[in-house]
Amino acid sequence: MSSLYNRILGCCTLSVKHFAAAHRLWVPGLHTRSLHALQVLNGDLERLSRPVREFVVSGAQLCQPENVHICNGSEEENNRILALLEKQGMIKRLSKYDNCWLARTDPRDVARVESKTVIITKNQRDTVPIPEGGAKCQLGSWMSEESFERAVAERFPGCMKGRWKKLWQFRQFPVNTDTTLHGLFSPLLPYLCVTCVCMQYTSSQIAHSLSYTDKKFTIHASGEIFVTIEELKNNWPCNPQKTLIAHVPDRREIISFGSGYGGNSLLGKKCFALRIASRIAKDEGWLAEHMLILGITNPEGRKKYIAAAFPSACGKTNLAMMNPSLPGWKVECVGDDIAWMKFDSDGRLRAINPENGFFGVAPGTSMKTNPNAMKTILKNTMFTNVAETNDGRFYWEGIDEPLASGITVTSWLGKQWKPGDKDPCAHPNSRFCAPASQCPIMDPDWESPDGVPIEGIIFGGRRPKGVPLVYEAFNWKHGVFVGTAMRSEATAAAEHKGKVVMHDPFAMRPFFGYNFGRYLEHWLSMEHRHGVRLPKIFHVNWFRKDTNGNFLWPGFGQNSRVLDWIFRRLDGEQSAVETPIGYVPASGALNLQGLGKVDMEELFSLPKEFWEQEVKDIRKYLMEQVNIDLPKEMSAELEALEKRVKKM
Ligand code: GTP
Ligand code: SPV
Ligand code: MN
Repeated sequence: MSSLYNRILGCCTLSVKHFAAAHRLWVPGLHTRSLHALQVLNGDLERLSRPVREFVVSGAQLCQPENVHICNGSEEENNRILALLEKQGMIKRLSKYDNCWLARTDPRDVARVESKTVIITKNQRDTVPIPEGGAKCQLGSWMSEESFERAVAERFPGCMKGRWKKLWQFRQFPVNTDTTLHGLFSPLLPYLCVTCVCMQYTSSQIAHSLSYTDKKFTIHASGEIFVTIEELKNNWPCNPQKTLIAHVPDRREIISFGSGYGGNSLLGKKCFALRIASRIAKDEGWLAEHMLILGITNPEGRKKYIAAAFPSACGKTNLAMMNPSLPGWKVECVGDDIAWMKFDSDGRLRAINPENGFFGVAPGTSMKTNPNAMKTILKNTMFTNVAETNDGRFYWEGIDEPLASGITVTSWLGKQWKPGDKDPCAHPNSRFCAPASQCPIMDPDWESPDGVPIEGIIFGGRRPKGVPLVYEAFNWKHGVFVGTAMRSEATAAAEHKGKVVMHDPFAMRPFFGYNFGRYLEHWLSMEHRHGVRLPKIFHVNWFRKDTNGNFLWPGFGQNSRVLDWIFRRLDGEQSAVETPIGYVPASGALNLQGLGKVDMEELFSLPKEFWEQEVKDIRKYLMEQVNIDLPKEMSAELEALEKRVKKM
């Protein structure tokens, strides 16, 4: 079976020699730590492919670790690392479950740091559009090559003195193919080794097709992560002042420093599978998107696959693992965060999930909201910044499990906590990291190298006002505009404070690997490909609120009612009416049987003043932020929406 995709192999470390030379940090003979001088505690350097070996040796020259540990990702190795972490006091066993652990970070290292995430290209415009009138760019951060060199020189030389360097070889899809993209990543924090085992495919899991001693292993992408300690809190090394998450897409390199949390340091995730991959995808004609992938089967047994892009902490994991409330429907999970999609020779858009695990938001997860996630995380799971009970269980806001008498809770900050306390017991961005294979509803094709055929794409976000439960775009161009115009309330997944509604085109604002204007051209170009069947595009909003601030829509399993309508629309059913913003379900077209009382009128109302303001805001944003890089098709869509709203 030939694969349609370029796979990423992340054997983690970076081609430091290349990197160091590029940054003039490589001084031959200066630190004469040859292959022999370098202590290898585990594995055999000599048996690595040449580029990987060079990567290790040159990395050691630059960073001067005490020794090197070549990881293979085996269970035995994982257990050893866990035991070490426990001994060091970095993690604690959650005794009620099988092989579940709690890590508490330094309270300053709790989320992605967008302000310190940069992309390095020769020309600024290759990374970001240049905003009009000197405004600050909101579509990514560019760093010049010179500034990057300085930043590296300030951080890296000698930064691993006295510490172990881990070398990882893993990849993000289980099947090796001719077009596999290999990557390297070297996490310094053993905590990251454990989470990596969850998130990627390690050498031991893929031994049938590739081992860490594979001589064919070449490097196509690589990442290095270091964390230095200034003052240790919770035994969690980090350096918030000097945190930098840097990407060099031309060289497919990622260099991350100072943070051990989530997307800052699980380099295979947002850094690699979105920022670097979106650039590779643009060059090669496919798409790397911040999307869940699900399979949905109707009561007649017909199945379709749908991908959905919601910003961070806006419901991807929940939708991907949904238990439909509508009888007879079945949802199966292909992925909960990232989709790589490519048209096949029959013109169908096919998607794979490049990850092997879930790094999911803990608060709000319960047997009622997401029972499949709850079942997934009962074993082999690393929890970070959740609360714990004195009988060895995890705990968080919205877990919906009353505390029995005598049970006490320790918060993520290590303090005694009781219900009703002002501060939450779990950090709002606390997460579980669990192997996807443990999810009871994984799709039978979730690891298929051919991917799954995507018929519909859903955009969405947290919109407390004005935006209806669901609408469908008129056509592909309009759909691309709907993605462009996406906005959502800020969440705890990054450092933005308050509940301000932010623009977040395609849920990719923090993850674009290149200029957003060119990204739009790439999406628009799909329409001009010969013989492709374009998916239909929809927009959903589970988060509209009433005047008392309560959600109008019950969400979670009830979202299956919306998926049912989308499913029938994909089948060509005439169950929609036209509005100025798109098609909405015709009266009676949404199955509301057994739903209980929901103010459907309010949920679908389109207040004219709201939409007038919305159009104004979108115009200002696109004109200022995308400026001359905005494709003319998008200006035309904006004008058309403006006209339709005027006539409301
Ligand atoms: P990332 O992992 O950061 O990309 O987030 P995500 O998009 O996977 O979001 P997730 O599914 O983890 O949901 C984030 C929060 O939104 C959780 O607290 C959920 O309980 C809540 N949530 C998810 N779906 C719904 C819904 O349909 N209605 C409501 N009210 N809340 C929801
Ligand atoms: C997100 O922020 O979209 C996440 C969490 O999934 S992180 O892995 O930290 O990027
Ligand atoms: Mn998620």
